[in-house]
Amino acid sequence: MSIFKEIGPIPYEGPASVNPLAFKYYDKDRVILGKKMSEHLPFAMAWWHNLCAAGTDMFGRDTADKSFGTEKGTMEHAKAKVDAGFEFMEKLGIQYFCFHDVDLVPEADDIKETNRRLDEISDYILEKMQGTNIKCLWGTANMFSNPRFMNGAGSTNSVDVYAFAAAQIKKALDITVKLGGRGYVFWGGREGYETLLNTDVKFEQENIASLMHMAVDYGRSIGFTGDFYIEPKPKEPMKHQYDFDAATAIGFLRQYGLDKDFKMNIEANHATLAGHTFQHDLRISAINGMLGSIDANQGDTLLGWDTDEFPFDVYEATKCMYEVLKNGGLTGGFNFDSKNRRPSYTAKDMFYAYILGMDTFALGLIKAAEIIEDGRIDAFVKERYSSWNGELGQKIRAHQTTLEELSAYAENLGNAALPGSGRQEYLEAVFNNILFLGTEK
Ligand code: XUL
Ligand code: CO
Repeated sequence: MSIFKEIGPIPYEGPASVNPLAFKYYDKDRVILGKKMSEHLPFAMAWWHNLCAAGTDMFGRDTADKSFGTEKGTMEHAKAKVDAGFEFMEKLGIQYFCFHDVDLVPEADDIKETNRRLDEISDYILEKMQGTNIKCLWGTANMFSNPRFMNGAGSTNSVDVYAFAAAQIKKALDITVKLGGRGYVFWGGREGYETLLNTDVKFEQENIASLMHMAVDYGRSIGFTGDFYIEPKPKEPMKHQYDFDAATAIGFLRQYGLDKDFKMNIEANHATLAGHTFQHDLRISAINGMLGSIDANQGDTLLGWDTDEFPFDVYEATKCMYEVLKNGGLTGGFNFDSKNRRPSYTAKDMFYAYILGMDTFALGLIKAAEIIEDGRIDAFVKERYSSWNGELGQKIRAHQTTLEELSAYAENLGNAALPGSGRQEYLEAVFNNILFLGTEK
């Protein structure tokens, strides 16, 4: 039975099309830098925003009907969400989905019953996956909604709550492995603090690391070969979250010996909340060999919280794809951790939103590849560091010099040393030039 009856498969029609239910740029088989667009862009549907969230905010209730013809909070509804999700992904040609445990089933009072429901729904999802190309990108445990997690999960002051978190991670890993997930995410939604007056930061961080070690041990023991991810976010819901940004999370992973099993899942809106650009956190992850996956969305410069908007900023998407291409792609994918605006409450809006997001990243890919092929920006960066190509530069890079030697060298320079222009405006003009060249070849 079709849920989105009035909407057919979304075709690629090209930039000149005015059909709102067609891709203008995402042409899955188009080859860019030797790889198909669909391989460059493993898009994923976020179960929570697309199939669960219905517009409730701090000031008002649901605007969208996501009952899919059933009674919410029942297993029938859970299955209807699976049906809706698969129909949605198939119509858009989306290859992956991401989930939290409690996105899949209504949470029961007893964790044993919740786990039984998870077994039932994952059987149903597995059945649905047969005969499609749809796969699981990553799973995670929601350790922030239930009131027991008010003080965090790994960072909680309560050892009983910690055990509950462990139980949820164990089950979420079981389901992720059962569904063939490529990754497993830790987003530390409440792993942080409201006030240092009641918080032992060191104790909490050590406990988070222990929980992650147990997750790695258990995951590997049941055959999970994918990556674990930390998804950094500086704040919201807590005032301060421990996984503030990529640099902080990477330092934490190294400190506790978790860096071989973990990578970053970078979310655009989280990076901007941390006072960075999206590109910054991607670059920091990439240079540390830890750019694993992306939560694709965008924030609003006028709002100081996580608005999770569908990405439409082509500049940002281009800079993102530039980082991804330079990284040689992702082991993960592009999960649309994005939600429709509250007044965009119809089923059609769900499709428009994903078409927008997929087209934005397709454009970003096309343009990032053009920037790389054009070569002016890369050539400039290379030239900018060319003074290091000489003997002295090589010696410094090889750690074969001393302050005394450099001091003697500098004394001979007099006042002659100037680093050369940064040429920012020239480079920005090149960027614009390429961005607005047009996409048809
Ligand atoms: C919240 C957020 C989460 C994670 C998964 O800001 O991004 O949805 O992606 O828990
Ligand atoms: Co996210």
